[in-house]
Amino acid sequence: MILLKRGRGMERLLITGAAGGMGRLVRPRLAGLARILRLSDVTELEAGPGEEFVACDLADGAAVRELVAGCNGVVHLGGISVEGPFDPIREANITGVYNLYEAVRANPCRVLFASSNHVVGYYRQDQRLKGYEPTLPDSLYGVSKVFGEQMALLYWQKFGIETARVRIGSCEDEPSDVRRLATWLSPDDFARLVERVFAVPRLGCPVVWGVSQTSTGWWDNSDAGYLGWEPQDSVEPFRNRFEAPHDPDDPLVKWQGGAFIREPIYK
Ligand code: NAI
Ligand code: 15L
Repeated sequence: MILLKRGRGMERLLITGAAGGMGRLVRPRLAGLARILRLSDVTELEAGPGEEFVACDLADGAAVRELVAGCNGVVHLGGISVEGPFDPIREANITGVYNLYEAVRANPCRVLFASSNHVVGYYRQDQRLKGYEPTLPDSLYGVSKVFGEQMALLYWQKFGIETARVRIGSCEDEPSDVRRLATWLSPDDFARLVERVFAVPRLGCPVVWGVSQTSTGWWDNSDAGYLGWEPQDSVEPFRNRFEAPHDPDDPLVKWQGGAFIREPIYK
């Protein structure tokens, strides 16, 4: 596990969704990036040394404004992370992102927005993407992430708020199915990306594909080359673990969004 050294001396870095899967993975890795990691979630968690916990529901605008006040950067992981009924997605990922950007407007700082590959889930796996193509979300969840990416652009154009719109593939310790041989993002590579996002002199509002090294990937990060992010981990040692389904129409091997293609619209 990499432990990042303190970068340009951030005082307080906010991580929303800190109690979730990625939050747990990145907390120890990001500890050195700021003097204090401000961790936030609706779920309680215990803060360790160099951390503070602030409970906050992203749907509560006043609370989000207080949460962001005094922070020098935001890693925005909080929200609904899978497909499901619309109301919770609307509250956390739509109202929540609006609240976040209004809070950042009041307390200007850089944002890393955890977008998702599901903004382009309806592209086929034989299509190669740079990041500027029209989005083709595969779920209400994917649509909510398109909204987040567009909010980031709006606040960049109107107020100069910089955001890395990171379309995360699949962030977990090891790739866990055949599709993830093309989408896996190692927690260490994600932490390295966070470091670059807050270190580069000019960030702007790029789309970045959050994926580690893979010989069978679909996404081209060359437009974000100026970030200087070089994923160090590779899926190749895991390749022989998985066999592809024989049916070429199986969403796992047909669509970039994989199993999300099969999701209904939940009521
Ligand atoms: P997760 O579901 O494990 O964690 C999300 C956290 O957000 C949870 O701890 C939850 O309590 C919190 N949350 C939900 N609604 C909230 C609200 N209204 N107010 C405050 N907090 C709320 O998700 P995970 O896997 O850690 O993902 C983190 C982020 O990255 C999510 O935004 C997800 O959409 C995105 N992402 C993750 C990928 C992955 O492979 N893990 C892939 C693509 C995107
Ligand atoms: C996501 O956006 C989800 O948050 C995560 O749980 C995984 O399903 C990931 O995409 C994926 O596509 O593997």
